[in-house]
Amino acid sequence: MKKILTLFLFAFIFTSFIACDAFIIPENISTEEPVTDDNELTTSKPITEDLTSDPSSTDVDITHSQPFTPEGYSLLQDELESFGIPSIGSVNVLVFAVDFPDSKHSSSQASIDDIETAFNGSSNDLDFESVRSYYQKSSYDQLHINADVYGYYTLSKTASYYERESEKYMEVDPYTGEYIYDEDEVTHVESDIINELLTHYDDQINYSDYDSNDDGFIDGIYLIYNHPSEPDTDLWWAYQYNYAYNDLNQSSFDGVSPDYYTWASNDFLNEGDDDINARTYIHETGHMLGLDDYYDYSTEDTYNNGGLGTYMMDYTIGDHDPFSKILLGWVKPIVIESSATIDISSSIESQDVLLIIDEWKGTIFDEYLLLTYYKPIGLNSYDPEFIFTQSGINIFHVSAEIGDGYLTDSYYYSIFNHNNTDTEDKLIDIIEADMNENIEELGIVENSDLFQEGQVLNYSIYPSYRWYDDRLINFTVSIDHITYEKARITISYK
Ligand SMILES: [Ca+2]
Ligand SMILES: [Ca+2]
Ligand SMILES: [Ca+2]
Ligand SMILES: [Ca+2]
Repeated sequence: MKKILTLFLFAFIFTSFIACDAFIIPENISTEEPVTDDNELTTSKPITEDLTSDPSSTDVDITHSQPFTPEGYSLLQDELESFGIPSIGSVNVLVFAVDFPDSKHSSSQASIDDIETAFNGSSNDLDFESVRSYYQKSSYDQLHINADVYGYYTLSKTASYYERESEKYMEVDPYTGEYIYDEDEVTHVESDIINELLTHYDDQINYSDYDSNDDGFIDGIYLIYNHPSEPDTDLWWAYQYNYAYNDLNQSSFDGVSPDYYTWASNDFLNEGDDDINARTYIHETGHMLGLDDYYDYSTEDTYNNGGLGTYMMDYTIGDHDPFSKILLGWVKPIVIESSATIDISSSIESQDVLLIIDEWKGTIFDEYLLLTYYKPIGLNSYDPEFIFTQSGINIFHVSAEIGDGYLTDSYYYSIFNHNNTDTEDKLIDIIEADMNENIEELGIVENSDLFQEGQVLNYSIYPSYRWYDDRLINFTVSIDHITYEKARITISYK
């Protein structure tokens, strides 16, 4: 059992690790594309219904504003230069199952029906969720992903050819860390494969049906290859990346071009004990939406270790964390900037998230605390080794300021000034109620990290809690009462 769990964990970490390729983009690959107007992104519902009736909100300090749900602020996809799948609406994506002349698909390997189930199945068809059912739940029914699955198609070149070309492409100078391939001699394997596939299926598929936000780019392509996953190779793993030839202006199919794609072995369908396991594809879809990884790529540094410790963009398990849901427009936070008592429901059963800050400046790209009522139900009821198995209050410290894009002293590519790998302070951190900093140490959460009734942040828990610029925070967060339905929280500003 232990061994299985270790493998399971390793596979997820490594799967996620390679996804970092999405952020290490060789300079000659264009990631430029027009920023789109996402009118649809403002459609998520306000979540203030049960808050105004709270009798205890009468003791709010009148020099500050009441808790409120902000409108009209910018979301992650408004800020990104490019993204693949729009975060709200109905999106058709393309899934191509491919095999190779020297690695042909056989009946012992994942079938097209299995792939169809992994992407479009209902919750009942899988132990966890399909890509579609996961995103329907995690987005509170605001993102509907439909996958059209084609294949298996046998590629014109062998697996060993692609492996050789990929090694050349990924070769790095050991001294400078720069890519050293010669553009004239080296080809980009997955982009060649995408070209071959789009050309082959051009008569059957109208590719313009796959650009739901009309930005001229196909929203998402998934390449599911029939070759064993091999963690020690560059190619035979899972990652999200971008089509490499768009700057050559020769890649239009039905008026649209490929861009964001996920590359993953059909082996990932068989990971762990599930009949069909879609978690890797679900995680990579997070990148297609523009989300960062929240695990720690580098434990070499003496600070910022351990990542987030759980959730989909760290361990490839559970629900998306509330920060990601705010970034994608799936929830609007209830902003607290003055003393208040408030009842919230669990993040699985409602869209309630508290954003606690000194002063709301009209942007989510700022430093603040997020607070949710966590329950180990729904999307959080699987993979108990890597996720909280009790209910409680989960408090996050978020530092989501946006800078000039690429941090020169970090190898992690992100629009944020902070990441969970190698900046002084994390982009998103769980404040551990047990104060033992085991997430930093071990990279994984424990139930005692959740706040319980009677605990008070900045009083009994971390009595002198600080913002990252070292200022003491000037409020306490007290967990007054927790029932199955609601948690009552009091925020007291000094
Ligand atoms: Ca066509
Ligand atoms: Ca598009
Ligand atoms: Ca680190
Ligand atoms: Ca802990």
